[in-house]
Order: sequence, then C-alpha cells, then structure tokens
Amino acid sequence: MSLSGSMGATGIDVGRAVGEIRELGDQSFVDSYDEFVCGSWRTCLLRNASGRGRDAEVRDYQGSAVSTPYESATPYLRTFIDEHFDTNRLRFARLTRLSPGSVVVPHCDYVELERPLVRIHIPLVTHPHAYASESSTVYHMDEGSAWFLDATQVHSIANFSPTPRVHLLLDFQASAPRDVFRDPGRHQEPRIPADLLIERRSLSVLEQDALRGLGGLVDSHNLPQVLALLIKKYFVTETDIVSVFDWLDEIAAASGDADVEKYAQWLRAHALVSRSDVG
Ligand code: YCP
Ligand code: CO
Repeated sequence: MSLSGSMGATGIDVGRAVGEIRELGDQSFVDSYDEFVCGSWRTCLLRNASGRGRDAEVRDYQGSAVSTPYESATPYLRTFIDEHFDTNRLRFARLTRLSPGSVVVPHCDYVELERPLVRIHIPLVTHPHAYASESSTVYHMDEGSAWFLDATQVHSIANFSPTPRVHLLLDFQASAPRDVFRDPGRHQEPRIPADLLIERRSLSVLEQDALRGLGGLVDSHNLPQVLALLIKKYFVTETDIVSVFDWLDEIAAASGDADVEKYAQWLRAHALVSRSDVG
C-alpha cells in the first residue's frame, strides 16, 4: 500500500506555466542535494525561508514563505499558487528539473526538520517514462494533477524519457494532505490510478550474477555510474527499494576497496536516517 497518490486535477494552464519557465532560463536553476543525484536534478526557488533566489536549503523557520525574484518573474505561477493553496501553510515553492537519464538515490526527506512537511508535486512537463517510486510501487505522475508525495517514506525518481521532467513542488506545514488546498472539497484523498502504475519484471538470474560481479569492477572513480546502474535496475525489476543499498554493500565488500565500503555505509545512513553530517 502506498500513501502517495494523485489528489486530482488542479486546472493549471500548463502552456502558460511552461512559457514562464522557458523565460526564466537555465541560469535560474541551482544544483542541490548533489550527493543524491545521478545526472542532473536542479531547482528554481520561487518561495522559501529567506526570499533569496539561490537559497535551496529546506529548514525549519517561522512565518510565511517569502517570494524570490524568480517568483516575481513568473506571475502566472504565483497567482496559481495563491489561488489554489493555503499560502499561510506554504513553506517552500520550487520548480524542479530532472534531466533525461537521471535518477535520484532512494531517500527520506524532512529528517533534518522538527516535523515533516506535506509535499505536493504538480507535473508541468513530463512523459510516461518519467517515474516516481515509493517502496515497491513505481508510478508516473500525470501532467497538471496535484500529487501528494509522502516524502517521509523511502522514495526515488527516474527519468527514462528523452525530455527534461519539470514539476512544481510545494511543501506545506500541515498534518493532512487535503489541508493544503484552499478548497479541500475539490480534491480526493491520495490514490494512484491503476493506469499510472508501472509494472516491473522479475530480476533474472543473469542480472543477479552480473550485479555481484560488479565487485570486481567498482572503484571510487566509477562508483557514481555503478550507483546509477543499481537505481535504474531497481526501477525496472521487482526489487525492494532498499535493495539498492544492499547491492551496494555487497559490491563494496567484494571490491575490497575500503573507501568504496565506507561510502556505501555513509550513503545508506545519510539517505535513510540522518542528514546531520552535511552543511
Ligand atoms: C525529491 N528530494 O524527492 C528530492 C530529490 C533529493 C531530495 C533530490 O524530489
Ligand atoms: Co525526496
């Protein structure tokens, strides 16, 4: 059972939103969470704790979210957010851009916060081969709908499509997903429609053997590629999300490379348990 799911259409004018985003240009996006990103995942900050356009840090703070200069440059998006959501509860509003071929290490968010936030995704540019996952459920978030993503659960994303995947991502201080909307009556409880679930196949014996064999190949230079390979394999085969870390541990142990082993242990803890060791 997954907790994340679609809460229904928002009525956003995707064409207008995308037009504004095109005007923003690449230089409005910053890299963050580099340690989790295989490929490119960049964000444009629309509202945050400080109102500074390059402040990508998710942190606790009091009061309402402050508009950045990027939000002033995207008046349609600003109006959409104001009209559709309870902005008193809004803490962060971002655009996220996941490049083709990119994946993110399975992780839990909000571990560094006093209380978890409620996260809503609204896909603006997407493709049936852009995936999100929670535990053993892989799914596609469809364009223009509001999707609740329970980021306290282990989750991941992958873009196997030829185009960048662009989402509007909103984080709220709330205890229930529907509390974030101005008109909760217009939205359903989160559920994943059956036609948006992505079926996976079983992991073959050949693949299992080949994964083990990576111990003989991995070193600190190709570790990012090996990690990306494991995450991509998780997305298409019926494996648990935590298998990524189990495979990595096994491969690291077989490699006999102490740095690789240390990294594998660090990554698991950093992604699933604590973020305290990163500034
Ligand atoms: C997300 N969380 O779940 C992001 C991706 C790491 C933090 C990068 O969309
Ligand atoms: Co996340």
